[in-house]
Amino acid sequence: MSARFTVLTGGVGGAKLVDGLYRILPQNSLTAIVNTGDDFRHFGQPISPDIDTLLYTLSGKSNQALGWGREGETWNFMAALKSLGGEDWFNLGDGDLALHVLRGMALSAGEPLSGIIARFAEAWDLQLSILPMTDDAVATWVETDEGLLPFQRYFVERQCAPKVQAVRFEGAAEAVPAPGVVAAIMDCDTVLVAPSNPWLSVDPLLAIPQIRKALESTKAPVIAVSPLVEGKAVKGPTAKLMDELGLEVTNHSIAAHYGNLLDGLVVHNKDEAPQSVAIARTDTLMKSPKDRERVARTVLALAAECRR
Ligand code: FO1
Repeated sequence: MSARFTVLTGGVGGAKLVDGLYRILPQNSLTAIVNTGDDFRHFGQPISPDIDTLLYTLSGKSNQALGWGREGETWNFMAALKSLGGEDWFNLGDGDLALHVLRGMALSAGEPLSGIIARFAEAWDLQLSILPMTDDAVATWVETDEGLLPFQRYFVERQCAPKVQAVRFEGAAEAVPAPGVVAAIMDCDTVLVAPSNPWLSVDPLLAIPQIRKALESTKAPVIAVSPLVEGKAVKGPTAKLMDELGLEVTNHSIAAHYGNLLDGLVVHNKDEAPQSVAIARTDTLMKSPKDRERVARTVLALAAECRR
C-alpha cells in the first residue's frame, strides 16, 4: 500500500500548504480534512468558505490577491443586489455563485456535503480527497466585547476588530465526522496540521470528539506548521486573537495549544521553538508555488524523522 497523507486545514494559509503537498505528493495519496465551522447561509445560499478556497486554490482558479474567491471574478450579481437594497458586507461573485447554487440544490435534495464536495473535486479533476470535517451543522461563534458574533460577522463584517473572549463551536460535540475522516487519520502514514489559525480554523475539527480521539490514537506522526512568522500572523487575526486570549504570541503557545496531539512543529527560520516537540525550520512564508513546495517538503521530512 503506497504512503498516505492526511492534512487538517482551514482558511487561506491552510490552503497554501495543501497546495504545496498536492504539487509534490503522488496523485490520490493526499486527503484534506477541512473546517466547516465558517459555513453559513447567505441570501439563502450555503457558503463553505474553507472548502471553496481549497477547491479554487488546488484547481488554479483562486484569487491570490484576495485570498478567497475566484481569479477574474465579476460582480454583476452583487451590483444588482445592492441596487435593490441587499446587504453587501459579504460578497458573492458571479462565478462563485455556481458553487453555492449547486451545493444548495444538492443539500435540499438530501445529498450530504461530503458527497457534493467529492463531485465538485471530480468535476475540476482534482486528484485528492477533500472531506468536510463533518456533514452535520457546526457553527463557529466568537464571544467578543461587542457580544456573541457568528464567525463571518466577526471575520468579514467587523474585520476581526472586536476583542475576543472565547470561541465556541455550536453543534461540534454532537457532530459525527464525515465518512472517511476517521479512517484518513487512523490509516495514514502522516497527519499534517496546516498553518491555519489554531483557535478559529483548526479547533472546530478538534471539537468533534471522534476526530480528537482519532488524532490521539493514530500511530502516524502529527506535524503542524506554525501560523506565526516572527511573532506575527501571516494573514488574519491569529496574533491579535492570541493577545486577546491572554496568550504569548509565540510558537510555545501554538505547541501548547495542540498539546499531546503534536509530535513536531515547523517554525519560521530563526523563530524561537518549544522544547516539547521535534522542530524543523524553513522560510514558512508561502508566496509562490515553489515556496509552498518548500514548506511541504520540510513538513514531510520532519514527519519522516518522527516516524523513525
Ligand atoms: N472575505 C472577506 O473579507 N470579504 C468577503 O466579502 C468575502 C466573501 C467570501 C465569499 C465566499 C467565500 O468562500 C469566502 C469569502 N470571504 C470573504 C472569505 C471568508 O470569510 C474566509 O475565507 C473564511 O471564512 C475564513 O477562513
